Amino acid sequence: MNVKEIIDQVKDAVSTHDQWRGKECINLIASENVMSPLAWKLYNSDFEHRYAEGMPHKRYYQGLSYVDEVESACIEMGKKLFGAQFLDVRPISGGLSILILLSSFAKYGDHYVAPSVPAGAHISQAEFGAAGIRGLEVRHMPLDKEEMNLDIDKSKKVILEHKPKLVNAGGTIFLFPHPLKELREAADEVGAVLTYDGSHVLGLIAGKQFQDPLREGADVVGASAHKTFPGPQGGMLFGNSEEHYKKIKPKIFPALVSNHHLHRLPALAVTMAEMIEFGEDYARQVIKNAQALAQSLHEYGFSVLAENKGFTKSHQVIVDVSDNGRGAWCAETLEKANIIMNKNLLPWDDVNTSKDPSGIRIGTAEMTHFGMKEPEMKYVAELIKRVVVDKVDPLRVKEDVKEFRKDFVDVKYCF
Ligand code: DSN
Repeated sequence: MNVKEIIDQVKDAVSTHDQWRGKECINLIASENVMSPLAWKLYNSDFEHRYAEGMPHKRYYQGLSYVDEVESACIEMGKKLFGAQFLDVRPISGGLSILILLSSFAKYGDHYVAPSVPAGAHISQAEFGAAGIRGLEVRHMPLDKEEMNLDIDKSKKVILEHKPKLVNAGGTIFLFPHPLKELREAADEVGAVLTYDGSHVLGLIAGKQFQDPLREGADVVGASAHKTFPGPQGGMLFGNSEEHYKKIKPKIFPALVSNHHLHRLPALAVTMAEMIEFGEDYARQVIKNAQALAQSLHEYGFSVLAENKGFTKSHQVIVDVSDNGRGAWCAETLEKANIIMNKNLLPWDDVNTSKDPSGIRIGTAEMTHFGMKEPEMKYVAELIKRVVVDKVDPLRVKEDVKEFRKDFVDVKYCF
């Protein structure tokens, strides 16, 4: 291929992808969402070409007065949304925000307490992730598998026994609010900082439909801006103690973030404003949709986790598909029907089975953003069941998915 052909191929790939994932699929990846049209429009600006190390109005480069204005707007709206005294939007991803926290509050050789990856933690929490790279001695808080939540007594015991410098709650399988008050008590006994990975549930927190981490005991929240919070891909950190922020700031710049990808900021400001205006309705519907989808899948005979707890209080639904062909087969076959979700480790899976774990993880944020409600969730469950249980040819189901999606191509809850 010559370069002209390569360019044509890239253009085709993007437009075909945009049509497919944007208009023809049921997107159920729990860590994804879409921006509103206005946020997306403003994502594409000259901000993309510029450099701005440092804080607004205290930069190391010139030519940034409008960037300062927009970043300051993000900070002010974010502080309001999350009831925080400081908020920083410079981490360019949720994972980086976690690494910044690990670097701010623990040093090489310190003990660090967090859930394990199969129990729902992000990979940054693991020995093979950012925590290990920082040289921390990772100890895990056990999960109560019936409750699908941290086991309070055992988690407190781990904290008291290992006396970590840092404890982290939250994660990427996140069905129910974590017991922050109890973790706070244990952290206080050993003098640990308590952080919270709010990446998945940030939009639900902003919409006041999940726990309020800063009021319940977390010192600092690190998060992505693009999961249930439907902003541009990126991260943020926020908290209430100036002492903590003093430790965090040098770990952002100059340590771990040089330029912070400025084109995100106008889109983030728009999303913050949308969440102030529409966040409660949106977040409420995301959770209602997850509960409706879980209930319908359960009625179709799927082994949906946490039945005794009402399945979920977040955007996620976790299904044990070890009797339905396992995670990889389900996710790959559903993709052929334009139903997109990910295979996922379940709490009892060995971490080495991550290529074919026993679960699937489903999220309702994006389809809610496109206006789907409970009746649509029932139909989504039926489509999943036709592929996974009835073994209908996924290419036949795909035609029904495309037809169904035609009514849900405009983003709601936005200006
Ligand atoms: N890998 C993401 C998730 O899907 O949960 C978190 O960054």
